[in-house]
Amino acid sequence: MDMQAISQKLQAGKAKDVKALVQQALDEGVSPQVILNEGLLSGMDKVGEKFKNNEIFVPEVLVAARAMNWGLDILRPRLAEEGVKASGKVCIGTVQGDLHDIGKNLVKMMMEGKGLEVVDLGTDVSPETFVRTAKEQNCQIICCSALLTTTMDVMGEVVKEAEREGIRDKVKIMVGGAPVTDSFAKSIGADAYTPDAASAAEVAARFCA
Ligand code: B1M
Repeated sequence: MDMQAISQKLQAGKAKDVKALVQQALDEGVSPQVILNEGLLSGMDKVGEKFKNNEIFVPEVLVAARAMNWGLDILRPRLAEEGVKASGKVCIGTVQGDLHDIGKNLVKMMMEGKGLEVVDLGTDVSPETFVRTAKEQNCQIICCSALLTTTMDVMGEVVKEAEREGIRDKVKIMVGGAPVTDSFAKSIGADAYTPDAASAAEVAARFCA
């Protein structure tokens, strides 16, 4: 089967079709790794590019991500059997005091689309929780999202907590969200600021490579 069919159905957000095609490909003996890379991840890469170029918008990304998750549900047990490991592990959350999670969820989905394992801490996440999770679960990256000018300073506290807990040299810290800028990220000592979900996923995949 042509993996392009899976990629195209994923881009169109056709979850049931993606699920059926992934199952069909497995039945035909296509390797789970090929289905993942050339079908699902390739489709999600294209979604990321189009989103970055403003060719598609949040609703289209969400339905594509849902389609990817349906495909992944079929594939996951087979990938585990074959010992295919995620290319990296990150934890993500919206910082303490902040309940906005739409952008954070998009970043999470794009990162999963790059093959990364994502620990989602939800919203209102304290610096201590970010750092404890990174330590306990061996995350290579801590990802912080903030939508309020009143909560973005918590990101600086995450950096300081990582220093206090002695993991600053082992973990990258990425920040983003509407009020966050590159100069703000530099001023608090974060490793990267990215303006959107697609570029966040690209940078995270590079950090984990
Ligand atoms: Co709120 N809100 N809100 N809100 N809200 C804003 C952010 C606001 C700009 C509206 C306004 O006044 N114009 C304003 C903030 C003003 C400021 O701080 N300067 C505001 C306010 C004031 C508030 C309340 C205080 C209102 C009140 O109660 N008086 C309150 C705060 C609650 C709290 O958090 N403690 C509040 C509440 C809410 C709702 C609950 C109603 C709802 C949130 C629902 C939810 O998230 N589940 C909500 C919403 C929806 C918004 C707006 C309308 C939309 C935000 C959104 O989801 N955008 C927003 C106004 C606006 O932006 N037009 C607003 C879409 C999303 C895809 O974009 O999250 O920016 P965004 O994510 C982008 C990038 O920023 C980036 O990638 C994403 C896409 O590519 N990105 C990252 C995000 N995180 C990243 C992390 C990265 C990298 C990139 O690396 C780790």
